[in-house]
Amino acid sequence: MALDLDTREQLLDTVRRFVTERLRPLEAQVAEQDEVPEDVLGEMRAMGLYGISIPAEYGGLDLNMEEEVLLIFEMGHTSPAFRSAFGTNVGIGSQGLVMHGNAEQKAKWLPGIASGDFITSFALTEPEAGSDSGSVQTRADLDGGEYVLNGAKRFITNADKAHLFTVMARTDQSKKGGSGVSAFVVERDRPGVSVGKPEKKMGQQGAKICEVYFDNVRVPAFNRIGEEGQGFKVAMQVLDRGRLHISAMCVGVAERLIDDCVAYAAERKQFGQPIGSFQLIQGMLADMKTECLAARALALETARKRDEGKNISLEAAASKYFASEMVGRVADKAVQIFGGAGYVTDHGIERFYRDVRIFRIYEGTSQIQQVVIAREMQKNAGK
Ligand code: COS
Repeated sequence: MALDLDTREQLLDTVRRFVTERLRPLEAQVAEQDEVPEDVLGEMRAMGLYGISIPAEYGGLDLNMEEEVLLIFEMGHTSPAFRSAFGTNVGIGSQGLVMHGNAEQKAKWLPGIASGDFITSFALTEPEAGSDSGSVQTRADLDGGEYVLNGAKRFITNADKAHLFTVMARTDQSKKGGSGVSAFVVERDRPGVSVGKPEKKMGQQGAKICEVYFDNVRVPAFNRIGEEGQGFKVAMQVLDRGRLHISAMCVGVAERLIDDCVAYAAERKQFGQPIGSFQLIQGMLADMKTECLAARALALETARKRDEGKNISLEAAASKYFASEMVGRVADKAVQIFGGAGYVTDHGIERFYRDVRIFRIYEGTSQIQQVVIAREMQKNAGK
């Protein structure tokens, strides 16, 4: 159920102040140390950020999608690593359970996910199954009422801290595509689960991705989410929602960069005038703002459509495609407006330029979003 407007404003205002006063001053430190400090994580837990999408009966804030998108716009006004700390609990790590878990599974795991006591990760991608996620090779073989998992997952966000993995594994070896795949909750402390070292990467320092290995890991049938063979569809539904969440993040980061550029263009003087008085700078600012407003409107409209219970596969893909490409262009222009100051590390602009690059890749590349959009158009033609 939607919050009343006063409560919604209060929540957004609290997040806004937290971002401005607490997180923004830490951006350079988090990038340098590649770690979000524990006390900050604790404050985010106390604010309920790990559980914004979890139903209230399990201790979450139970935001609807429009409210989540509005909150994530605010989180985008600082380094994306902060959102990433709770992003898997809110989205891809928990939503399989929220959408398809049974009552016992929800009661067992969702309260800890909502409070942030359990960190979750979404283990879909594999060395040989990236964009083609239906081709996962990790297997789960039924043996005396338990499943035995074997395989390797790659680029798994928050795996370093995860207590629970939502794992997509093949239960029917006779089927090659998504229809042979099932979804499981696998606890980190089960014998045979191991996590690799965090990857060194281009941006978003403070957010970690690792490989995860399953070596004869036994889980009870209780841990399977939904029916056997439904795992790929669970993953796709989780990603529909996740893509919209990411598009909100792209909008937030673009808004932050635009604000920084307007401020810098007013203060930085060349040829005896603030550079903001030059029409070529104004043209860049206007393009950045126009695209950002369009992405914001698309994200909000898609969120409202989801809140009405409608299918958003096409719109979520379009929103993620447009917003992630948009923030790439905005970050590029931000470096240009800052000039040399944008290229050196002091102003943090080059850091955002690197941070936003992954938005065009994870939760489906831009090319996968194009495929999803076109297929949905063709499927719906004439309906
Ligand atoms: N919701 C529900 N069901 C869906 C769905 C969705 N959004 N998308 C697909 N399905 C269903 C299809 O309806 C189909 O069902 P039937 O077999 O009953 O007809 C089944 O899933 C297989 O769908 P499809 O044939 O489209 O699968 P493909 O293997 O062609 O893959 C893409 C489709 C490429 C879109 C998918 O693999 C994908 O999204 N890849 C990117 C994965 C990704 O985002 N990875 C990031 C990792 S997580 S950070």
